[in-house]
Amino acid sequence: MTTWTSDQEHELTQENLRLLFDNKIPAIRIPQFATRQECEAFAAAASQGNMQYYNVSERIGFIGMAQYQYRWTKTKEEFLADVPKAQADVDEVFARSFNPLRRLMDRLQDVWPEAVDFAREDGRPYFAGIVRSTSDKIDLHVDWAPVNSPDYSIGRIDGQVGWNFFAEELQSGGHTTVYNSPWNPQVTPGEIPKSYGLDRSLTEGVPAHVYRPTAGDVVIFNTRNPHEIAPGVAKPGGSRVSIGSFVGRMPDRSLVLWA
Ligand SMILES: O=C(O)CCC(=O)C(=O)O
Ligand SMILES: [Fe+2]
Repeated sequence: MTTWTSDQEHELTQENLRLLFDNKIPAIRIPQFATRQECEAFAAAASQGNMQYYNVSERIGFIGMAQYQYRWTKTKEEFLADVPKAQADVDEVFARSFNPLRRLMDRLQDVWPEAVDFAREDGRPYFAGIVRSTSDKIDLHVDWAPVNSPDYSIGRIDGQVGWNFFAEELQSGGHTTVYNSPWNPQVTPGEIPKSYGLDRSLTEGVPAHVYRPTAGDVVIFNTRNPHEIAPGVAKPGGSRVSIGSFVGRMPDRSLVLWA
């Protein structure tokens, strides 16, 4: 298995992005991706947006959609049919603030020699750019489409990273821990293993990188590694407000985005 040859966060360059896809470095950070005014406008727009909740016990709010929610109970057709509404919901947030998704895609395209675009299924785009707002923990999980979504076009990628832009940070806590232990589960043909609430044995004795979700920054890491978010304490009326997506590297080296 691949291992990190550095314990640092690196800047966004073509070489570092390749190293991240190949899981040789723990993270890339883009400091000051947005101004303080942009962050405030984005957090305010998110709080007015079409925020949904996974369930009542965990107050994890989101705007948009997550493809992995469809993998067991819904068809690909149902997934693709829900994309335009989800994209419209985040576009509304962008219209009231600024568009971090477009900016991030431009930053990737600035350094990457092949195309950077939304993932597609028979020409129809996936959704990208899920907004999240919470001060709750997010349990140990992995995001790795070749195992999670083998029947989708994103199942053909050979590397998966995830970016998050942080518009608002907590007063304390809310950091993310990434464990250098790329997921390689025993898969029974035709079955999709659970990838959330993973066993702690996966992370024992494994090097870890902890990053701070500093408002204004983007952090990118390899989501095939198990990762978790610590609970925290919000500033009065505040939250940990972020937007992000996955980026997969296709066999032709193009990059595709989805959430
Ligand atoms: O918000 C974060 O720091 C990470 C969220 C996450 O699990 C992901 O991007 O895959
Ligand atoms: Fe994740």
